[in-house]
Amino acid sequence: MKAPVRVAVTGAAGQIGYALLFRIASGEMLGKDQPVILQMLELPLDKAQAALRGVMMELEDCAFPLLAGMVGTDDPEVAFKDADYALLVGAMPRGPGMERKDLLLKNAEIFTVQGKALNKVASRNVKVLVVGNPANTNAYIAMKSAPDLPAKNFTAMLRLDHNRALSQLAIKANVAVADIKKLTVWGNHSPTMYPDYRFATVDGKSLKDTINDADWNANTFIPTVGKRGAAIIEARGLSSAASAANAAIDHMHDWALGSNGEWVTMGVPSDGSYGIPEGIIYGVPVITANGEYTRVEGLAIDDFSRVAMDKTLAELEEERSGVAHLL
Ligand code: NAX
Repeated sequence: MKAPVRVAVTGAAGQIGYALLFRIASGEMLGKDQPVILQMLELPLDKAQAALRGVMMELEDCAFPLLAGMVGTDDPEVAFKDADYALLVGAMPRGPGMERKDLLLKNAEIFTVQGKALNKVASRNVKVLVVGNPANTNAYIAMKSAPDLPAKNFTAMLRLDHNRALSQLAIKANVAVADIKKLTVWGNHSPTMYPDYRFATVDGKSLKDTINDADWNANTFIPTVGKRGAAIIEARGLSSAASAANAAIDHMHDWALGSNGEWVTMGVPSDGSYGIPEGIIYGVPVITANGEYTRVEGLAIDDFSRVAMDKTLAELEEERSGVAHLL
């Protein structure tokens, strides 16, 4: 049996946490041969800590063979101690009457503290996935607050958007999701994101040959994927949780264990390619192997795509300037 790895999860008693922790402990994220120690962070509030204790009791009751230990805490430096993986799920939700700017600043406080704690105590190879919104900018803040860790280790979750886009395309083309390759979602995890199937293939043939419909792309596909989160809140009365947890598992699984040559979407610090300023955390197509991601380079960007990619970039730049004075 391999030595256990430490997996930190913040917001562990929340909805996504509840859908996520059991799957990590059962080996779905890092493999059925990889023991894990779960290090769970919640707010220092009686209610949150009690809920966390309840989740830990349930984890115990599953008697997962791969669960080698558990820590529940309200202290980021305890949660992130020697962490090999950190899934930053907990964030300040938008309250009634709260402006976008206030939400950004409240979360900036949280992710500054957590970035500093990661910098101080986490493994130097920690792989960080930010799920809590605004995910890209929160990841940027954590990255900037952790100057001693490699910037490439900070990522934001666009995998839910990627998976949503995959399913919409599979339905439209009447093919299996597993047969669609080379899809990506560019930009911010927000309704401005740009799901792009120009390069997608089914059985090696271009998906655009089957779905040759610019009107459907612009007026149905892109808005459906972009507004899917809102559609789920309207239908369920709660935001996406199981699908978000599933996407977090997919993201970390592929980063750790490889994507077998397939494209997946990750929000990663830009290297300046595709006209995205360096450092901005932006969704791009990557291929993962040996614990590293490699950007898919050299894709042609047509006029429609340039406009869409610049729109989501403008939003990210605005978010970045809103928190610049803190970093
Ligand atoms: P919940 O409100 O159910 O749970 C969040 C939990 O985080 C709560 O238990 C809270 O006590 C805890 N928390 C808050 N601040 C914390 C802090 N500073 N340290 C530790 N714990 C803290 O929200 P949930 O539905 O689980 O969603 C979590 C986050 O994911 C939200 O920000 C949400 O907007 C975001 N999402 C991101 C998605 C993505 O694709 N990137 C999709 C799903 C989701 O909307």
